[in-house]
Amino acid sequence: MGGTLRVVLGDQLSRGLASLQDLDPDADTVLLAEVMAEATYVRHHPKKIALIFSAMRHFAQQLEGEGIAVAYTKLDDPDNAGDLTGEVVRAVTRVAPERVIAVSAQEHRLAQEMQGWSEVCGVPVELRADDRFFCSTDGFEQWARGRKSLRMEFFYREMRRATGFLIEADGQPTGGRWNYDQDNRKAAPDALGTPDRRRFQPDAITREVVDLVRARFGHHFGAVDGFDYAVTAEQAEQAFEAFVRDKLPSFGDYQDAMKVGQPLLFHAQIGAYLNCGLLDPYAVCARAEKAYRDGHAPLNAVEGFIRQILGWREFVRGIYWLKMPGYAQENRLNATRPLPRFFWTGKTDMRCIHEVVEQTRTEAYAHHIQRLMVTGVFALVAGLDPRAVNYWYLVVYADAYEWVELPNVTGMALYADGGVLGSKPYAASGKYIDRMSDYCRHCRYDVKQQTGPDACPFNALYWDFIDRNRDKLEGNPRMSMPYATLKKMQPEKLQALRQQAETFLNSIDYAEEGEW
Ligand code: FAD
Ligand code: DLZ
Ligand code: SF4
Repeated sequence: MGGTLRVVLGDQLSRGLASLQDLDPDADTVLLAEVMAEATYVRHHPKKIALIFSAMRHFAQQLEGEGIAVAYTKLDDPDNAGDLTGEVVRAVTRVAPERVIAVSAQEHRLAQEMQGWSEVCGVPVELRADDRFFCSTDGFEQWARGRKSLRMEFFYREMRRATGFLIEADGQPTGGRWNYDQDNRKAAPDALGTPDRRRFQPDAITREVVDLVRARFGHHFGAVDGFDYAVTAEQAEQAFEAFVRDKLPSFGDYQDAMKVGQPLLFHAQIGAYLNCGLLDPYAVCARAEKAYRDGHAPLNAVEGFIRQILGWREFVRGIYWLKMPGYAQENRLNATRPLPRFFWTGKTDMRCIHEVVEQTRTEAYAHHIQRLMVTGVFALVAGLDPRAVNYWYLVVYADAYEWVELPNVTGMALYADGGVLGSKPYAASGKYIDRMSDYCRHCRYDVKQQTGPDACPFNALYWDFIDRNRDKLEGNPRMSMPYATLKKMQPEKLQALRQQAETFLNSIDYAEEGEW
């Protein structure tokens, strides 16, 4: 009795967590709880639930191994309260601590709920800031204050200066440039082989979790079969080390490439580990920089990789906390179309979408360009409702958490925030996918045709998007090219493209809200 109850959420599985730093092993108890509310606030991919539950159980085992008292609630515990607040109340009743300490959740919904813990628990509750990010939410607010527009590139440079990653003694960026993105746009050659990622044989804990997930969440989108993720910090480091050894040197060159049957190419697949706490962003960036300094990986690869974590990951988190809760309601392009059923079934003749949905179902993973330029661009040009699109992205990926998913979807993919996160919509015709992948070669549609039964649907949808959003986008200097082309287009041609888009959109089978 007495001591402190330290609550650790399922995405806070870091031994150095702010709430565990001053832990007294002789007096304190750590609470971890598997609860239906967190597993079903959206119907997460079963592999994501398996990752979180197995990693939580392994984390509890690690703490117990250090002699720390752990109160662990399994999902099928008959007394399970069903949500985190209920579990904290139950633990307070059992353990009778003097106070509760937790790190505030990264998701607005749960952070708000945690604010009420003190009142319902009847003991003081201290909520600490999550210091597993390079930039605090206050720091981001200060950076954003007074700026006319918020651009990742400028934020990223400040983060480079603040952390010293890829900065030389004279304060200049390594290699003389801040950003090597121009060098990172190669398509993957036909013969290119990709090394496999590190896979982990499930141990007894994971096997029990996989059975539980199959029984309780088997109806969710996605398969738990073949689960082979890392479930401890040690394994996640091994997975990352294998990436550094085998893939990092080519990460930059093929960052935007896509290939049939090769979901990973040279990407790291570490988002799920970073976001639940198994990997530390600082250690990951430092290791990548070392690979460059040791001559193992070129600068375009290492700068590109570090920019994703030090730049994009921090930037989207900053935007999320700056703009929530209103950001979740943004729909500046007034897009209202429901989600096509093929986002869930993969049943479409569009090879690019089929490929991405199928690998998402089996792997709970797609790489950035697949998310942005295939499903993302389709959602944008077809005018899909941002709420439906956000729901899908939050469900289907093992690394999905609202703080990172929402800005990427609402801001980057859909331009539904009107340009807070990015300076222009990523709208594109089929030409982009054709340039960066071999999907079109395996597709029943013809990427070169704009109208007719065999025309690639992206082509007409693109021009329909440009045309119907003229009043909102024409004034954007970065959109001057498509609007100049549109102006020169014969009215009959534009009419035919609009008709083609309409016929295609009318032919789609749309999913009912709440169906999945
Ligand atoms: P790599 O390409 O190997 O990059 C390394 C790491 O950089 C990633 O693990 C991630 O932590 C970080 N990173 C890269 N790009 C971004 C980005 N745009 N925003 C934030 N971090 C980034 N990422 C998520 O973590 N969760 C999501 O729910 C998510 N939803 C997305 C939705 C859309 C529409 C788009 C366009 C992007 C989304 N991303 C999301 C960002 C990015 O696609 C994933 O982080 C990345 O694909 C994860 O795979 P990886 O670990 O192989 O990444
Ligand atoms: C994602 C997730 C899942 C599936 N299950 C749990 C859980 O049972 N218990 C828990 O503490 N956390 C879980 N999580 C992570 C939370 O949803 C996450 O902490 C919030 O979304 C805030 O980011
Ligand atoms: Fe996708 Fe069009 Fe290429 Fe088919 S032709 S794979 S629909 S971009």
